[in-house]
Amino acid sequence: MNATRYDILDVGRFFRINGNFLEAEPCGNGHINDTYAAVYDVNGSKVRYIHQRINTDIFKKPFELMNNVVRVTEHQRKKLNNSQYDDAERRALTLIPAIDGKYFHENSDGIWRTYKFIEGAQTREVVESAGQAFEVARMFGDFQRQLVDLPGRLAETIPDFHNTPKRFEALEKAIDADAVNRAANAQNEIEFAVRHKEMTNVLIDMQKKGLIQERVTHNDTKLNNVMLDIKTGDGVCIIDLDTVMPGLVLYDFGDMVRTATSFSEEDEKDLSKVWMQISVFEALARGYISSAGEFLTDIEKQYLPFSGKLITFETGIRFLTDFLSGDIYFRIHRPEHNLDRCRTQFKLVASIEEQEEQMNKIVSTASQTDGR
Ligand code: ADP
Ligand code: GN1
Ligand code: MG
Repeated sequence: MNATRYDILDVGRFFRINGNFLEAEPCGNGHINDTYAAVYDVNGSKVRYIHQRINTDIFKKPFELMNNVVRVTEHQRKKLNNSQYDDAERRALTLIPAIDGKYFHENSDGIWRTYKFIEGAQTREVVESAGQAFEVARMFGDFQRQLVDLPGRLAETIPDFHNTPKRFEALEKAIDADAVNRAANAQNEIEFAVRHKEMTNVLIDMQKKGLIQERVTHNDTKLNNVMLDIKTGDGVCIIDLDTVMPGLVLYDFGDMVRTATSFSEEDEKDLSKVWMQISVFEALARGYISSAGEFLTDIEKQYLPFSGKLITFETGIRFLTDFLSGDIYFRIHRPEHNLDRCRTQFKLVASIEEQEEQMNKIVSTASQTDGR
């Protein structure tokens, strides 16, 4: 359960950093990659970089993935070069090339990449206010807008990533296999999942019928994948680009609802604290429509509240599947961690169900006023 400590000095020296390594420490709370913030002495100043080990158990085609990241960040950079921002430099991730000119370095521990450290900004694990939710959603909407005209099609870094019916099939297999004898311990959660199976097909079916279209989406729009300015709280940069690929914008909005409308941690044990706050949802919907509204279709807007329920459910069944399979996917920090995470997701699904009608009204009003 303890994260492996890697030799970061031996990683950094393979990248084009004109300074001397001073120290490095683990950074952030991601469930997948290994992220380190490293400090270098560059001509007497301390300069920070991010060294990140890509989880190749999960990302099976890391070179295609890195090619996506290069294409996306270069496209963002072109747009930012024509913008008015005086801090344009930190508004998109900047990859540092390795000495051999590639954007990654491979060693016996795996595949590493390096980014400039985004200074003066931070990520949050729990949303703090409606204003913050507005800003986070505005940022992700803006990110999608920046990529609307990205030439070509991106590689699918994880096929069927948000294919909810397939996620459900994986759960059914894990229940049947019960590989580590945990199913008895998760009976209530299994029953909840089975009761909600019906909703899993809704968006995929609409896509098959051509009612909603594929776009370039982020696919992991957790609150902690947006960096916010430490002083002003304004959005600075969207990070964690491993899953940027063709997808549905509804999946992106859904994950914002999941992670930025309840004042509780993703693994909160006290479920009475887990509640979809309607005023925060309103801010989130307004923030998203304020930046994405210009390209969203009516049907996409109409399904925004549903997407929150679907993606929260999908994430819940992913945690449950991993719990039943012996915690092989998401990094855990305590026994039953994935079961706790599943429980919070399902509590949130129930909370969304109770308020869905009101959420629909909010989105309909926000759409008429372009989020203002
Ligand atoms: P994971 O895929 O594991 O979630 P992330 O790319 O989201 O990895 O990085 C984990 C954390 O590291 C982020 O939540 C953020 O706090 C920090 N981080 C990542 N990239 C940067 C960066 N360029 N500058 C500053 N902090 C960063
Ligand atoms: C993982 O890497 P991170 O922590 O941002 C996962 C997401 C889940 C999320 C749940 C590649 O995101 O899909 O929604 O955990 N990323 C991958 O917290 O599976
Ligand atoms: Mg992340």
